[in-house]
Amino acid sequence: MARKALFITFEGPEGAGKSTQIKLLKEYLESQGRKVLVTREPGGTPLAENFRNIVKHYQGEEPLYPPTELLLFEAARTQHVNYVIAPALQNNIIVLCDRFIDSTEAYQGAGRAQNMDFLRQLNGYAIGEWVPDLTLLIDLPVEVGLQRAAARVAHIVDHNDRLEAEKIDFHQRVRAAYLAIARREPQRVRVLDGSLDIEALFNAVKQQVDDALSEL
Ligand code: T5A
Repeated sequence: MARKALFITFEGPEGAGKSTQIKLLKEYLESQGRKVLVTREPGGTPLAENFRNIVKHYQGEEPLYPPTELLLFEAARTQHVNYVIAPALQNNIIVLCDRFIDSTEAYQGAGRAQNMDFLRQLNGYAIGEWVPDLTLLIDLPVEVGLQRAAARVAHIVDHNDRLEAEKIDFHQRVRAAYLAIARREPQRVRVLDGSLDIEALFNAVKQQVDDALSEL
């Protein structure tokens, strides 16, 4: 059955401006009388938020083995897709999701060098038929995004974020992997310039979303 609501994901390196654009887009779509659900990965359900806490902030002595990290992201995703994303789309609610399968390919696949074929199979297993209709990849130099992300949390004492804290070459691999996905799937993944100011970037977001809505 053809979907009546769009499933839109936002992707990009750290601090790209995804959350900012999602908030603006939600307001824009709701002002047109549309129903919108904003959600995020990892997370989006109470259990998946528990997994989020581990993958983002775990600091135990026993290292978090990269395949375990990958499986935690996928475990969070199966909960999220089944209990939040699929029901919303089935109820004709537009879903705006901050990060999704492409983050796993970029961070665990390229960043952590996990087996890409297996990872893509896991992504497919976790999401089933719920492939995004449109993915907006907000691209920008990793140094700029990391500076923005650091500035945003500068007031938080004891801030720790396992992935954000990775070395610059990890984040460069993440960015390159995202751009490779966009080249591979140009119909689904649209690259937007994250170095634009918030308003100019939002105009580009609106253009892509308006086009996608007109094709429903
Ligand atoms: N991850 C996730 C994986 O490794 N594998 C996976 O499968 C998945 C799903 C999630 C982490 O998990 C990893 C990736 C991540 O490391 P998170 O906290 O959700 O962690 O991290 P981010 O998604 O990177 O969230 P950020 O908040 O850091 O980035 P955003 O949402 O892209 O940026 P935003 O909008 O919060 O903006 C950051 C700052 O920049 C300013 C904002 O005001 C804010 O202060 N800003 C701009 N400044 C100038 N110009 C613009 N255009 C701006 N837009 C925003």
